[in-house]
Amino acid sequence: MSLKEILIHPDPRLKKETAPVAEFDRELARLADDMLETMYDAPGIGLAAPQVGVMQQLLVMDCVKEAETEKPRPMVLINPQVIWASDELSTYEEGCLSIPDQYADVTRPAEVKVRWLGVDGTPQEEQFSGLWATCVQHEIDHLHGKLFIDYLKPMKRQMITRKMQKLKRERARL
Ligand code: K2U
Ligand code: ZN
Repeated sequence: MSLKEILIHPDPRLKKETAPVAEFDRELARLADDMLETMYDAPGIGLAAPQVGVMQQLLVMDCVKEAETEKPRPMVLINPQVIWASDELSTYEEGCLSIPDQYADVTRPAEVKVRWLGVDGTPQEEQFSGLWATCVQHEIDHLHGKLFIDYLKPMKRQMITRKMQKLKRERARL
């Protein structure tokens, strides 16, 4: 298991479409483990492969809030697709591990039904609500090169992008 570097916006790899996973081999299982370890270390409740520079349709998440009281529920979703979304919407103040310390309200369908393949290639399907629904939509957006700031007004998006460019310049000097 090893921690992966999380790419920071702006980065062209965060804006690209990713390719469906075709090989369900040990390398894929190793990548999923490394992404879960990186997510928990961040800490975050979700992480998509393009955020660690891997242009494949793979995401991990664990939105269990109180790890003390509830058992963690690490999930690996490969080639995920939203097959139903509720008309009801919900708004959540979202963040992103690729856009550190920036938060903004994003409105999305309150519930979604998702179909995906497990790390062993078996088809799975689940309906998500609450924070799980927000997170899985945020992560699936990453697989299609979409960031939560793309839902914001242009001025707000530009302000955040400029802050990230400054952060990257400062980090480059270290
Ligand atoms: O994709 C990512 O960057 C991981 C996000 C996922 C996420 C963002 C907004 C709302 C739900 C999920 C990180 O987990 S951001 C850190 C975080 C932690 C707890 C709650 C919300 C966001
Ligand atoms: Zn994100």
